[in-house]
Amino acid sequence: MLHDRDRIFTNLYGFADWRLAGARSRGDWDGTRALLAKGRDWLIEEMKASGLRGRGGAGFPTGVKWSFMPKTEGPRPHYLVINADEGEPGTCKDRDILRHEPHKLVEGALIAGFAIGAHAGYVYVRGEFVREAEHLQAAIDEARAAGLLGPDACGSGWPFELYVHRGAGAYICGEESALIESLEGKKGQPRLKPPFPAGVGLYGCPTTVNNVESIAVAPTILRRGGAWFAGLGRPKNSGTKVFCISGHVERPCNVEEEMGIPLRELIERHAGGVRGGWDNLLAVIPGGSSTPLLTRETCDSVLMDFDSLREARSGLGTAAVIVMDKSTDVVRAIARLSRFYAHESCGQCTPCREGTGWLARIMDRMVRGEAEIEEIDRLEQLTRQIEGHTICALGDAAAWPIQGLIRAFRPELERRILAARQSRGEAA
Ligand code: L3W
Ligand code: SF4
Repeated sequence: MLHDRDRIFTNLYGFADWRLAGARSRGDWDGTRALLAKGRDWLIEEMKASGLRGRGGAGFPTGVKWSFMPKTEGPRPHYLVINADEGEPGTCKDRDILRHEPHKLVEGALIAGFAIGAHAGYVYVRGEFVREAEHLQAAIDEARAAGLLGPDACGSGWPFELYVHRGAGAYICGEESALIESLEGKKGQPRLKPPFPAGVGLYGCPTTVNNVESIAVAPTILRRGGAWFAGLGRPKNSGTKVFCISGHVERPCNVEEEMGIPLRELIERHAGGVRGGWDNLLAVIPGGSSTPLLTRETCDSVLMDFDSLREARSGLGTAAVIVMDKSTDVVRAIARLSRFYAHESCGQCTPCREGTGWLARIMDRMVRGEAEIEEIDRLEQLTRQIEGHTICALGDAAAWPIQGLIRAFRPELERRILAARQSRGEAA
């Protein structure tokens, strides 16, 4: 369990003042200038030493990503882009950071911008986050008025400006290259990678794209030292993490905890347990809608980090834990996600454009039991045709939940088909 002294987000619930005076009283902007004075190489090495892995879903090491940026400024400017287009179903952590801890993000942006050689940063905020964007803008304005941002940010001699850009409601704009396209004023469609943004990003220039949480934890990591963060959690899965717990629990919440906390402890300690008790648990989606569900048996022992959840054939993703008790129609729940992905597909590549719609239509028939038994295998094959064959990870994200459903609940899919046949008076 995370000790209070190791908590980074001390105002996650918004009980205290989120403005500059309150943020400063909690330690934000403390010694920022001295941190910058240690130089880019020190900042990047310290982030690498912390072991922080990106908090947007993929878990790519943040310090390593910063180190991909060109070491010197060439003719092309460098940019920092912060992904606040939080749209993964079940995920609502960046929203609360923007609302209640915006100065952690603004300070982190300055430090990250300095470390990668950027004089400008853009925060791409999900369109629906109206109040969050207002808080962020207010924090930026306060920081600028106090000289923490601007032509001589924090007295460091480094000019740095941060801009808020509002999205317009497309899930796919949370994919980093679609986000960049959208920032450039184009339709938000993912680009082929490579080249990665570190080589060719915003306006064709070297760009680092990081999730809100990844940037917001950076100042505390650098103040306390990479070794402190690396000492929390488990090797290669270090630090603290904001988990979002929703669904059939007594008290849904966001909570910062140590990486590697057992899933059961997370739910019972912070969310009041499963509605009706642990024995009433059916399944858990551990990391947002694209991560395959875990059955009750796996939930008994799995740890909440990248490697444990990968071993369990799922993933940490955005750490959005969606709890389903035994009252859940699990086939309907996954079918709902299939419709979501079909709706959000940008339509650019055929396996995703056609495949996600096809998946959703078969899943709808599975819900009604109107499919054939053989179609369970066909559904599985279809997910394999999509997975790994698309421009961006949305195709994978549509495939994985269905693969998880078939793996864990094939008997339930078969039962529905046979029951529907019987109710139509056909031979089972
Ligand atoms: C330079 C290389 N850069 C990788 C960078 C890359 C990106 C990061 C991770 O998907 C996942 C997805 C969703 N040189 C590099 C390199 N990079 N190799 O590292 O890249 P990648 O391709 O592994 O992942 P991704 O395309 O960023 C993200 C999953 O997250 N997800 C959904 C998240 C939704 C939200 C949200 O709502 N906020 O985050 C949840 O599981 O399925 O697998 O920066 O450029 N050689
Ligand atoms: Fe668009 Fe889907 Fe292809 Fe991604 S995988 S580029 S969302 S069509």
